[in-house]
Amino acid sequence: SGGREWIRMATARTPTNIAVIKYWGKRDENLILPINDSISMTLDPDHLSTTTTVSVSPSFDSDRMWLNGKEISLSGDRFQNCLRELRSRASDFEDNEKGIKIEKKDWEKLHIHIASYNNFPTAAGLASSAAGFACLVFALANLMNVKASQSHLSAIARQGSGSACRSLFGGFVKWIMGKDADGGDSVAVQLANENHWSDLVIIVAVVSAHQKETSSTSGMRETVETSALLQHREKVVVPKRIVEMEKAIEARDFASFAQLTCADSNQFHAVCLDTTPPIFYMNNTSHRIISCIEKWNEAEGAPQVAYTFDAGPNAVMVARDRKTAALLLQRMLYYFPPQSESHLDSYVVGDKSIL
Ligand code: 2P0
Repeated sequence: SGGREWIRMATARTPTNIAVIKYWGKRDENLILPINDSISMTLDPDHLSTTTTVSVSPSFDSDRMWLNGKEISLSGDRFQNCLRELRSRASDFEDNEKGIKIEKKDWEKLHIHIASYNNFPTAAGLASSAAGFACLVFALANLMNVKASQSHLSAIARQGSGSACRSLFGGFVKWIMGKDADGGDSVAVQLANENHWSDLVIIVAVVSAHQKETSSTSGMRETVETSALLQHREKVVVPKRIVEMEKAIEARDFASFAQLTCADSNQFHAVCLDTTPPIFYMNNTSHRIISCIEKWNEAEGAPQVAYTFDAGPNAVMVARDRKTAALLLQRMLYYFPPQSESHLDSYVVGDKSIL
């Protein structure tokens, strides 16, 4: 019925990010406000990214979402909080050619369809929610003509998943914990863009693509409730490491960068172990990868490769340059042949492909 037949679409692609100073613990569960600052690297969008197409049409009668082709529910608080924030900031939109005219108030009634695809295993500790919510918020902000800075959008994505706020930027990103009760100052900022330290090569070793046992959300809640070590980490260790990591990134000081990255990953897993009941994210293969890299770095007399592990057993390794990355792949394939018992399923090379 004339005038009601239009559809408007927007598509975005967003890479995941890997924390080098970890976020683990919330001070506000609903707004997703963290207990410490964190710093991450955003990967290049060719690997480990989410692509999301959002559309709006007067013919849609409810908000709906499909993830990897399967319909999923949008009823959760996190989706609803993001959608509400975006709708309240949407502006007028007009496209005379297509006969589309949307006024600000119309966004409250118009319904949205969302189709999202991950090019990597969902919920295997490879930060799928980070890329997912960042992409959703960015695509919807474009669709709805939301007038907000990238940092402001990061505060909306944060309400979908904490780590998502950092994927609104490329390169090296800091999520500032903020002080305000409403979370307005808990935003991501870019420390350096993706060209700043282009020698680095990220290699992800998929140790297991299975769904993780303890979700990050419940895991960090239990750590906040039971770990005494976490209090020392948030008050003493992380504030100092944030300052040192910012300096290391600015100076492209790989030795400091690697030392801080590995130490922070290990302390994150230590606070998991300090949780009651303890949380185990790494497995024996993860531990063997750590030993392999530690021995190599020791033998060279200076760090060649940094490692970091999130809420799962998969290793994220950062090689200081392309030559080192090639050697790293060689070693990994030698010590962890894809056929053996404890195997590496596949490699995804971040930054620039070296294969
Ligand atoms: C990080 N991780 O900084 C840390 C390190 C995992 C280990 O952010 O509850 O999925 O959605 O805010 O962001 C994983 O936690 O948790 C995470 P919610 P999220 O990347």
